[in-house]
Amino acid sequence: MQRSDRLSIYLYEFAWILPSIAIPVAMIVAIALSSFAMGINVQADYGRIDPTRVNETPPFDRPGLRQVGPNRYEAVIVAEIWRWIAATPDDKSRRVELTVPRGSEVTFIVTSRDVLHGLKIQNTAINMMIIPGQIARATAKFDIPGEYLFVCHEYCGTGHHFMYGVLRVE
Ligand SMILES: [Cu+2]
Repeated sequence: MQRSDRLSIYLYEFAWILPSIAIPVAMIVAIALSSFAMGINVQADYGRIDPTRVNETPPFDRPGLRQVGPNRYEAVIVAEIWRWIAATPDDKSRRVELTVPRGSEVTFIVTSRDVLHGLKIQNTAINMMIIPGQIARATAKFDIPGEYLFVCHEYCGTGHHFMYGVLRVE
């Protein structure tokens, strides 16, 4: 075998080995970037409640937005066909419009009392499945003022397209 043949075999082998190393490295970098730099995380287990008793189970007995610290808020939301409930049951309006000041960190705590729903908040990393009785939880920081639409992205019936709300950052 000529020396140039050996060299070309070596180059072919190298060309095949390189991607087999580079692809897993690129995937690890992508996972690290999405979880640490972009804040995208797989849902952890935040517990289960009885979906037939969502109304009586804290914190879902009093849904809504509350301040829990300086620039920190909790938004407790109940998903129901075909709306988000973020106001206490005695508040007849049940408008889903939450307003927080700029720079706030908002933790969304959500469950469903009937069927599968999904919560996607515009321009954030929040994209959760809302499973009956399962507590979903995610936090986002809102530095840019504006309106952040949130929608149900899991088809939940004929009124699915009415299921949306707004988080207003002032
Ligand atoms: Cu829905």
